[in-house]
Amino acid sequence: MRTLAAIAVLLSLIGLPLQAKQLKTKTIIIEAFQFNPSLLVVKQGTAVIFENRDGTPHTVSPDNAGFVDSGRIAGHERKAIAFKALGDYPYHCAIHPSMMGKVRVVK
Ligand SMILES: [Cu+2]
Repeated sequence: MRTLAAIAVLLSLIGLPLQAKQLKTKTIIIEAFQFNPSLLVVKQGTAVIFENRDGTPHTVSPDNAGFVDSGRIAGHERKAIAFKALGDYPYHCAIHPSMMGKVRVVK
């Protein structure tokens, strides 16, 4: 339940209300300096949780615009990001530029 509470706080921070039936999330694991999966396809309205399992901080930073940079996600912490419009959102880690991934939002 701690995890759910943490997600609720994160979602409220990005403006998504926590309502049991509406809570749709997908998780991208950050581990060994990789985003997994590196391409995540989500339905519109899904919040993406980035879970950092490394001991070092990472960021989820947009290659272009399109979503708000995560800032530093400390080791063993997580952050929810909302991808609002349909389309592709390539991103990278600003600390380790070789780390790249993409979220695709579909109907
Ligand atoms: Cu990184």
